[in-house]
Amino acid sequence: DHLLHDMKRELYGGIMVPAHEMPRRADMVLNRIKSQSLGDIVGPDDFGMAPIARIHDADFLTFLETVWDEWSAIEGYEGEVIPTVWPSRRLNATRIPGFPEGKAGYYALSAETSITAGTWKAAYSSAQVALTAQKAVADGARAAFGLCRPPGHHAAADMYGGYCFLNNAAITAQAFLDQGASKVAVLDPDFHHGNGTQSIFYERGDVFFASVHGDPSDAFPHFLGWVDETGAGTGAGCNANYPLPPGAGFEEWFRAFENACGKIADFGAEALVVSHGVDTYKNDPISFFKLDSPDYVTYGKRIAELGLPTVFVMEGGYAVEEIGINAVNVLSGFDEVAG
Ligand code: OKP
Ligand code: ZN
Repeated sequence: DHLLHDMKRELYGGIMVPAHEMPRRADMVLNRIKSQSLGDIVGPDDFGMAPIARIHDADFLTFLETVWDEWSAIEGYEGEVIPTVWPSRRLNATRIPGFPEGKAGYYALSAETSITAGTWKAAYSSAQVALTAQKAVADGARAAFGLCRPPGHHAAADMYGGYCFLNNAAITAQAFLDQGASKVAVLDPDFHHGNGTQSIFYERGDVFFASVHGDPSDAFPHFLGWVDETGAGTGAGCNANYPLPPGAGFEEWFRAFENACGKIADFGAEALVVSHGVDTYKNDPISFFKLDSPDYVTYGKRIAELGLPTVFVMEGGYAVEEIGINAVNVLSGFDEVAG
């Protein structure tokens, strides 16, 4: 189903360029997994809408399901759903417009992410992939990897963008809680700050969120991910951000990552969800960290040392030729330690 979401172009640097988030990304990861022996490869089960609706608002889900049909029915709207207007700081964000372009701006965080005819089905199935991995771990596997596409960590309760529609990591964490866990951690090593995941759990004490990412001053999503965002209310102290500057290499990155792992261990989580993005790679076309392929094995081992039942969900990684090697290196490193 991921093939059904295939954005033709993306607004980037002031022009429309071929979309970085493309179907081949998932194929490359799957091919690499098949060439190793990491365990069984299975398709997703269907857990329905209920676990998705635990994270996302009903009106937002209706929007994702229906906006393509509404948009494409408008005279002269020949292309994909792309927002052009937002409830920015001097406008009123308390009313949801009826016209699809207004609705898209209301629910979108950014303009590079198109909604196409197959986007809803792909996003829905991506969440089901995550839930299938979650079930495997809930049923006793030490770990499972959900090869989710499209990714999810920029999606909030009622917001899409940054190539994301449904927050697969948050849906997975919530599933563990709904099945009886009292504390879950989400670790987000994707190059970009997981603003959606942070915002979903910001005021909750049952989920710890830690993210290592490009400094928002220099990197997308630009408006969240600072170090002073540590959680609020019952979630005070349950959010940890590690923004790093352009050019950061593995040593600097791993110091931050190690600190994040320490906080997760102290939190006392019963399960771990990893927002598994590998756009930290030195040749990633849209990112600015300098990790090399063997570094992914190193930090995969560190994740296993947390000793927690772990669900990995695929997030970013746009150096398409190397995405399979890098993504699977984390899993192999994990496996080496976890056995
Ligand atoms: C999604 B995930 C840079 C624009 C960045 C959006 C990036 C979304 C990344 N000039 N555009 O976190 O890998
Ligand atoms: Zn990313």
